[in-house]
Amino acid sequence: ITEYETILATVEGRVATITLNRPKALNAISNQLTQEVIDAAVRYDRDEDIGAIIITGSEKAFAAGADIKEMATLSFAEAYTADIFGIWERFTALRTPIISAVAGHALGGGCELAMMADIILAADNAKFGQPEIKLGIIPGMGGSQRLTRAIGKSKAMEMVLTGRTMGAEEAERAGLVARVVPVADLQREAAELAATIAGMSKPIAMLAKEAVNAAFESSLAEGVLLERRLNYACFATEDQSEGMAAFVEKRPATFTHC
Ligand code: CO8
Repeated sequence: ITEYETILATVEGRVATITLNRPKALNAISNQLTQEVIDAAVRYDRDEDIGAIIITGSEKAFAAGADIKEMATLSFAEAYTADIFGIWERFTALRTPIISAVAGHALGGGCELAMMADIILAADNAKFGQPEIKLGIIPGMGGSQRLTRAIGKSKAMEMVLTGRTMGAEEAERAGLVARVVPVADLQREAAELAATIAGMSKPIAMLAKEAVNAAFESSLAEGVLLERRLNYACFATEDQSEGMAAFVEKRPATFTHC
């Protein structure tokens, strides 16, 4: 795929990488970038040869937010009728595991995009924040909800009400990110993590993602019941037979993703 102007979209083995690529604007999320990220991500999600997707930026910025220059003259009627950020629901509906590899600024919509992924891997120079309040707005791509679920009310309130940023170590302590790695190693670590996940059975990884995500949308009893049903469904796959046979025969499993 080569027609994109604001992202790079590349594939290596079973891993697809979407790199935000507006360096002069610190990868600010413009309408075009939004369309392109979602287009690429939806294509990869549908591709049975892709087992994991990485979304990343540069060493300086994952994304410094929604594009303030595009938003500056927006009216309520325009924002509401076009539902400018509603389109991101297509991204959160994706079923392939998605890793955000975050270095530098992940602010506003950038932090929110990182949180829409399933796992955040942070470089040691990563900075997360929801500074919208300083611009006279509030988060609009899920930040008030996903940040609060990730790090709890008090810390999320402090960040959303003051706009202060949080460094990578604090983000790891608070549970926002899975792991912190040196910035020079970020892409390699993300590629290894993605390749590990992509080496699993895709349908089983999708079931696992669905089960974990249910923890955010349901009561404990409903979530546990869903997990049990999804677990039973695993036994309808060839990959379950292969995975368990491989264990018994003391050899690595070769999944066929069916
Ligand atoms: N939008 C547009 N352009 C941006 C953005 C942005 N979010 N961030 C940076 N840029 C541009 C700058 O304007 C600058 O361009 P130029 O050279 O043409 O002036 C270029 O990127 C480089 O930026 P800086 O010179 O500012 O770089 P620094 O290294 O000095 O500073 C910062 C880096 C601290 C990241 C700084 O750029 C900054 O504070 N950026 C804005 C961060 C921010 O406020 N983000 C939140 C945006 S709002 C949002 O995401 C809300 C989404 C939901 C809204 C719902 C509304 C309906």
